Amino acid sequence: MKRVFSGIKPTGHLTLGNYLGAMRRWSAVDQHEADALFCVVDLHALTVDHDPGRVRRLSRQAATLLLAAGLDPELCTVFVQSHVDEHARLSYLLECVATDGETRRMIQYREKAAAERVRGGSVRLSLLTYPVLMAADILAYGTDEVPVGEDQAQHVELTRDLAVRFNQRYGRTFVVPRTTHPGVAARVMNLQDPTSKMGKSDDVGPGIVYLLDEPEVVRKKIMRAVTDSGRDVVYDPEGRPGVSNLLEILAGCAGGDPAELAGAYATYGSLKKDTAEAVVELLGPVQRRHKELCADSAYVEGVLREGAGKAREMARPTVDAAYRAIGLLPPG
Ligand code: AQP
Repeated sequence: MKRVFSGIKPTGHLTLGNYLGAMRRWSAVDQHEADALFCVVDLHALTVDHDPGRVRRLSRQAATLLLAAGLDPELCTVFVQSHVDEHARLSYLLECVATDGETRRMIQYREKAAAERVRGGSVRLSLLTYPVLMAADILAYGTDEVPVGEDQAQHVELTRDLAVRFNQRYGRTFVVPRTTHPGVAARVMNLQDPTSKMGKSDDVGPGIVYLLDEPEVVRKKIMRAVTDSGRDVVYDPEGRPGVSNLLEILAGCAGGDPAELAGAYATYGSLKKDTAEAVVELLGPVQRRHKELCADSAYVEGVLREGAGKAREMARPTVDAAYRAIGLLPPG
């Protein structure tokens, strides 16, 4: 059975982008078809200015939302990254294989570092090295597939390069993983700026639909989405990013093909209305289950404890093998 690994960063409240681009497929497909691990990658949340209490709260909330979105601990392994030491252990070895130049080329690093400088802050070294930690997250588990939204494709490409380089230099140790993206809504865009990704660590704003937004808030955000200067509804992500984003969201929530759905609408208003209702309908069951799980935190903690135990057992042999292969003396 193929091994699947993916993760989510507790840097903000989870968004519709996280759900359509990643989580939905994890619960609908991956956990049924693969030996799948899903992780709250909390160490990644420390790469930018953070508040410790907020990271803890968001980590708990992300784990609860993963379960609310349908991840079933009987079918897959759900855990928190920092509970499994193997990630950090392997990350250092991979830093000894990665180059400074290739990590500096990462688009997310360049964008986030530039934003930090504009704010007058300093860029943490971990922001530069975090794609290597992400490679360790993936490679520690002998992962075959990494289901992610399009924004993460470059990081998985780096992971592949590091795995191939390590295997060539030190002997075959890692499986070389491949990326998978959802067919539609692989890159959900900000409703107020449809040329930028809907990102959870962006400033709170009307352009982001959060998974825990009340139905009225969702409706308001979608009805106020920026559309394009034309009047007709056409699917053209380059020329008409606003309306195309709505069509992607509608297709992601209710099914269908964005280009074909465009033909069913004569006005932006009716498209927005249907898109809003489709999102509200999609999020309803997740929000209800989230509420139930919040009332049973012992269950969530138990799932994470057990998940970490399973993950540790899975990761240790590969990480130990990497320590031996790279030339480190095994403990006696
Ligand atoms: N807008 C999106 N459209 C499609 N997929 C998306 N994903 C994220 N945003 C979209 C996918 O969700 C998974 C988890 O994402 P993440 O936690 O690694 O990070 P993020 O949500 O992409 O982070 P932000 O909001 O940009 O800010 P930071 O990085 O600071 O948290 C991934 O599979 C991702 O592709």
